Amino acid sequence: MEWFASIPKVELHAHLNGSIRDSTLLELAKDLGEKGVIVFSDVEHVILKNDRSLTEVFKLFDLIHIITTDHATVKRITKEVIEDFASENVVYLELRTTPKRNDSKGMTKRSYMEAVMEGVRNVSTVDVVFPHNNVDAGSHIISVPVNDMCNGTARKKIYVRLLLSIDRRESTAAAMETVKLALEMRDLGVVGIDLSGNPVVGEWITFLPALKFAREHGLDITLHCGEVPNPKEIQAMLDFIPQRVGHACYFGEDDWKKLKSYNIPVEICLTSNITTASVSSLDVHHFADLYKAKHPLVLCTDDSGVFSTSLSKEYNLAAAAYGLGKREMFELARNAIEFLFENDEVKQDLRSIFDLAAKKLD
Ligand code: 6MZ
Repeated sequence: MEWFASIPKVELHAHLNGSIRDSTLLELAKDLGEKGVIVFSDVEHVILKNDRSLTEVFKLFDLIHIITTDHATVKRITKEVIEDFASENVVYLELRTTPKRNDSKGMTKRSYMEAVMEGVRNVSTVDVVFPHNNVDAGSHIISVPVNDMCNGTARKKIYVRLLLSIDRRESTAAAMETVKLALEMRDLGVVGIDLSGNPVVGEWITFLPALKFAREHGLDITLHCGEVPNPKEIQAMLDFIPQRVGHACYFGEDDWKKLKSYNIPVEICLTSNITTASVSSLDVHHFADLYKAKHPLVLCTDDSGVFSTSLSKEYNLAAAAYGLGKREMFELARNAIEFLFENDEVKQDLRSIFDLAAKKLD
């Protein structure tokens, strides 16, 4: 485990509200309990439960959203989530979140995202490479010191970029609002769009206009695809040729063929898939076949809070389950650079971080 924590890693599939520390969630829930908004004893065991079906996961998210959707809390969880990823040497994080309206808190999708960005800027334990409001449009701060193999001799740094999620419960108009917000916030660290939410809710056709609009305006797109059996939707999503897909659990032969012919990278979330029983065991998980076929893939956490995992744990799990050695795991981590939604300047900087770390591999 320690070794997996020590190497640089890239996280491309992490949901903000799924990545909250249990201790923070409990503290916030207790506060709301004292204010009479919720009954703490009813929610405590729900937060601490370990095994969750996909249906239970989405019920938990509804509860988490009640607990977290105010500006101060959004700032706090964003800061903590980034610090947690940085503490295990994630050097580039694409954090995704669903912009939310909460009229009772005077929250708009925009003000929600502004709180997220404020949270990014409040990170204090590491240097965060993230565009600031006060820099010229389009410029990125990349002049902070290079991470020295993450061994503590230099201050760590982490690139943070944001993906705005469209929730499958949303209408076409709401999805479009999210995409327009992403376009307006492009110079502020937003690099793409994600489609997520309960996979048994909503229709692909509802989100397609907004996703097309995003693409026409140059935003990169990742789709939760095949988290439940839905052959028609899977084919339609693959024909859209997104930049990446997440999960890909219920793919049939034709789906694999299409995915491979388009060479679409897959975000693999082992613990999430096993916990929700989207895949019955690691032995039959599609990671093995895709890895053997040298298909582009990246290990991710999905919801490190909800599934009690971390990126190091996911690497450890994959190495043990599929018999991969340190060199192979290091290469797997490094390859993720090629699939992230940033320009070559950033990728080059990340490659140099990995090169430096490679020299210290035993
Ligand atoms: C699909 C998921 C997900 O956006 O409020 N989300 N969507 N499948 C999953 N696999 C388990 N895990 C998380 O983070 C929480 C939201 O992310 C999506 C859901 O829409 C969930 O409400 P944010 O920060």
